[in-house]
Amino acid sequence: MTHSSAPIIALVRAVSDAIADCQLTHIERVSIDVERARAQHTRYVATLQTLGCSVIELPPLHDCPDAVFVEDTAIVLPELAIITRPGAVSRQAETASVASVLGEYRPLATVSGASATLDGGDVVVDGKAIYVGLSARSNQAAIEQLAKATAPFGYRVKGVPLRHCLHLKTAVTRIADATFVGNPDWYDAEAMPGQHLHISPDEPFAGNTVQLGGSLLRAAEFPRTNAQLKQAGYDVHTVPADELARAEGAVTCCSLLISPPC
Ligand code: CIR
Repeated sequence: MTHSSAPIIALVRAVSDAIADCQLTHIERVSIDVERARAQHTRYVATLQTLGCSVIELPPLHDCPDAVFVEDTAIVLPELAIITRPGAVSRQAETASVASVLGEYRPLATVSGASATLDGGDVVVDGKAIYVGLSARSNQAAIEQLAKATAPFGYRVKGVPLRHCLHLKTAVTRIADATFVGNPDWYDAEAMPGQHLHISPDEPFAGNTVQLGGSLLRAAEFPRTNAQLKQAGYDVHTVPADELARAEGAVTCCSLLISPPC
């Protein structure tokens, strides 16, 4: 459970009817069982609630195959939220409905201009450090806009070299202050000061984690890495997420978390 009395709000969106037409970059297209993906998403949302989140469902977008992956549409900080401009054109229609809900909770900034693209999945925040994966989806023009919007609040933005995976959060996520779990083959750990725990080498996608207060929510398909984290003292909760993974999504992708005001 989280320790704050006010709940963390989790924005989620239903799996699109068109998820089979999702964007894919680093994995092969295989058939996706929409009902199974929906069942996994339902369980994910229920687990967020069990872990203390108050869930808000965004309107479904059945013309947007990747709409379930709401994480890519915004970056939510305590002081403001930044609406992204997703790197895949097919995903750019996803941001408007996110902005209209997030605007009730945070002042908004927006990544804009034809040359700037940013996916929220590329952004790992650790205190006042914002790390952005230098991926095919996120570019320097957007990083500069993110830096300008967040500098007044004391944030520093830094690009992190990335390879063989879609987003920075495919490779590495934060699990505690200045502590990360990741696949060292996919990102430059030296770019992110702190302790880096390594995934089990036979589970290359196991770097993805939702951190909710003192609890971690992770995909059940990575039993060795999950066991390592439990052994290290983390409170690990798991959900099946292999059908969503066929759309190159992971657990962080399926929610946007809004912490209560400090
Ligand atoms: C895409 O390629 O945009 C989607 N098929 C997967 C997005 C996953 N999102 C994330 O990692 N934050």
